[in-house]
Amino acid sequence: MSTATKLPDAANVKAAVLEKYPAKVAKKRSKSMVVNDPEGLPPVQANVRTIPGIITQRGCCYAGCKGVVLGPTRDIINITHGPIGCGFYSWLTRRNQTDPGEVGPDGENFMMYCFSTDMQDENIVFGGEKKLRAAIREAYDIFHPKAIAIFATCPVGLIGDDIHAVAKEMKEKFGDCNVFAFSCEGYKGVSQSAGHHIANNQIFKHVIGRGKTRPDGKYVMNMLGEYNIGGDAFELERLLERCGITLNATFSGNSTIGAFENAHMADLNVVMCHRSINYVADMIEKKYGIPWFKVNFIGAESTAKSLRKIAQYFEDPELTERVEKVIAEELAEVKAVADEIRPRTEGKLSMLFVGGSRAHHYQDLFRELGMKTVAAGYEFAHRDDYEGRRVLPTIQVDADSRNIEELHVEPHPTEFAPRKTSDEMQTLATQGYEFNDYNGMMTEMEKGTLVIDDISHHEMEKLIETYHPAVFCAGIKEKYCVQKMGVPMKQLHSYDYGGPYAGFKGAINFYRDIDRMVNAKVWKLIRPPWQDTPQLSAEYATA
Ligand code: CFM
Repeated sequence: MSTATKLPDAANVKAAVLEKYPAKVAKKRSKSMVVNDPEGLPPVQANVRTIPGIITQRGCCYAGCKGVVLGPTRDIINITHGPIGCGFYSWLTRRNQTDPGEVGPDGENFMMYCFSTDMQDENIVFGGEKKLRAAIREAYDIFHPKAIAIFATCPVGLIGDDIHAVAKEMKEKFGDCNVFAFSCEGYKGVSQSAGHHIANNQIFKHVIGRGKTRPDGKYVMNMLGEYNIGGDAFELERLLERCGITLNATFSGNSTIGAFENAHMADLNVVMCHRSINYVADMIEKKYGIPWFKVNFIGAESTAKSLRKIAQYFEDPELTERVEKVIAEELAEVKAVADEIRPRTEGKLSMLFVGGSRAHHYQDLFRELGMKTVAAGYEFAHRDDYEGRRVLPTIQVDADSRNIEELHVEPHPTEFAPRKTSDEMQTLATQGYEFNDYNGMMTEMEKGTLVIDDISHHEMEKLIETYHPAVFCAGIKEKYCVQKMGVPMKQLHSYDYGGPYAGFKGAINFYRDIDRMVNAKVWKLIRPPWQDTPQLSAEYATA
């Protein structure tokens, strides 16, 4: 279906989707499905419990903490305290890459390992602290790491193991190894989002600010919320280096604990994924006086805009000139590829249902291909990721969010140093800077498109049947169901086997991959089995 064809009315689509649900479910789901109005910004119900029985895309709190935020850091030993199953599913199942350089015999890259206490019945009944202590000791004796992190899985919270006391005890015993723990039991929140917050809190409490080294360079910044999926961070490191900007720490793609410890030495924090790391940005600003603003390096235009914003922040004409030169060179290459591909992608429809940030960012890449996003939503984002941070004061705190600690942060007595005076900040604000802000997905989506939070499998099927998009973006759980409907599915979590998609080189990779997908003839030939034999039948086995 191309945009030339009239699109169905979104309100009617919504009504048709809800029709199948029992009245109570329909009422609740109705609040999470809105017809977009970029100016009116209707509220989206988000960050609430999924209705039992509905097939959701979401993961758990432990996944958000251990898997997402801490997983990409190569020189921390991450021990999962729990049954072995939880450990297995956090074992490099996400494509967060790292570059350990020359790894010595003592191994400073632990990402390919899977550390678990392998809790058994006995530990569940009589307590698991002894086993945890032994596991930490064993990891320390074998690897002598700089840091060991402990992650609680569901049973740990249920039986009440005090992982923080064990961590403290072992840290004191070792003397040269930072040991800290995360109470990120899977059930702690309504999704992995709770795990992000818990991870942010503990990194802030136990790691950031311990270092004293500022990397050499005139313009030193941290990048928050970039996890180096498919090599995205490598591409951004390349670009920043070309521009002469020094990247101190990335949270947490291609990162080390040393870089985190020095995060407070930088002069700027830029935030890519707002959902997973905004807490750290806010807390660093309060304690150390480092401002933050939102950037987006997905899409060539957005990349150029973000680089310009960074250059302008440092207020040095020399830097601006250099950045402009890099942008001009890189954009020329991107444009040549886009011009070649665009006639084949123009007017096609896309849908994106991913995580807490990409469903927004990737719309820019599709726009550059002339494609139109007709429906999008996050798995676990909050209202501010849809409607912008202006709604923060109006978000209702429910029992699930109250569960998660809000750290009270004060300016550091000696190390708080505002990087800009309030006058300078004011001047930048008049130049269009929005510090501490994120405008959310909806302001950038067209009127009349559909925005759906925590989409269910049924809703996804209905959307595909109705719009028949040229490409659907989601994750591995959706991939093959979508493809059996004759629609190519691009994984925006893992990138399938592709990437990087960030920055300029990333944009080129994405254009090419999408071109191949939406123009492959094979999808029209697919006839799912249920079209020929619509009913599954079976016979009971007889004894
Ligand atoms: Fe941020 Fe992410 Fe995302 Fe996320 Fe994730 Fe991810 Fe994601 Mo999968 S931190 S919110 S919890 S950008 S793992 S790198 S792709 S759901 S949209």
